[in-house]
Amino acid sequence: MKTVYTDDHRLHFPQGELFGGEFVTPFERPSRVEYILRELKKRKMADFVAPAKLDMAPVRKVHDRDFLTFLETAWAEWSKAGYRGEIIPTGYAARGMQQRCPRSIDGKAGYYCLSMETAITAGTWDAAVSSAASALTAQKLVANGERAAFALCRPPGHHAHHDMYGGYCFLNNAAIAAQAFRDSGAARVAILDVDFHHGNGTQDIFYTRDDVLFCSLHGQPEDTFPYFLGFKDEKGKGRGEGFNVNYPMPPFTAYDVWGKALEDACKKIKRYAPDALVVSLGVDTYKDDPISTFKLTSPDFKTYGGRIARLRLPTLFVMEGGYAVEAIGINTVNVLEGFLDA
Ligand code: OKP
Ligand code: ZN
Repeated sequence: MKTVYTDDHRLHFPQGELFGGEFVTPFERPSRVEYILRELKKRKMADFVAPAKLDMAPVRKVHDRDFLTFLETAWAEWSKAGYRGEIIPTGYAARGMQQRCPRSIDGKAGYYCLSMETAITAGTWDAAVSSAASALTAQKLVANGERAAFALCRPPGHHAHHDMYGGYCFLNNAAIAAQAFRDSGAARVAILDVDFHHGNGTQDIFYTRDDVLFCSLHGQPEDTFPYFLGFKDEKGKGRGEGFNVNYPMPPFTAYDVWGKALEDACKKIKRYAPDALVVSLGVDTYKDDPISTFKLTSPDFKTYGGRIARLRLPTLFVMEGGYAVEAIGINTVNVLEGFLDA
């Protein structure tokens, strides 16, 4: 299986993340990618491809035009305003307030932001573009006949809405890739999101569509980020009714329960008979993840990689979360190896 990857992800590395009221080094950090690369090499899976220049067409179909302009120009505007730190808005378009985009950059950032742990820096836009480009280049490999490909994306994407960033995400790589599958002839695409966190952005983007089935296994919003989306009764709207499936689960969920949810999701995907599968691959379901509460073990990742393979679909793996850096390589490559061995 080929891995699409570029060093440009390093352009995004904020100094701080607000966590428990303290500024800490962000959990979503460049070394995550290094650990995954090291494990791929160790297991003789070092088949690397660099991404092509980003094709903006599918990006423009899943994201709002003004949102994209905001992301691209935010740092320049922020610097021009005289601010010296990283972009972290302080005012939000909360309940009962107008949803109108303000003129000032701090107001604008608040308008487009869904959570404040995610800082924007000088290199954020270029890194996000390189991440989406990796997803699209890997998507092309699969569209052109590869059984599977791995997009080693960083920053991740599944929390990014049509017009909001947050949860370490700016451009929704998995959604962009799913759109590209549609544009290259797939009638139906399924997205399976196995990251610990709900893929709120992906859900938002496809909520009213029946050509993309979205299934997400995650920590229930009562306890876990993103807190305000990911409930079981969110099933899609209009044409999209029935094409959004959430599996919220309580803290301490282990593979006995998680695996059953995956089984149910796989059955739904099979019945949908998609032409391609996009897996939002986060390995923060791991028992020792520092910001998550599920209890999957390293062998469990191999097991579920095999289950995904038995769907027998052209499959694109898109990297999302995973913050236990010492284990992130092992767990990620376990999924890929479990897939290849099945
Ligand atoms: C991104 B991905 C925990 C706060 C959570 C944001 C987590 C974003 C996860 N106390 N902060 O889905 O792995
Ligand atoms: Zn996550």
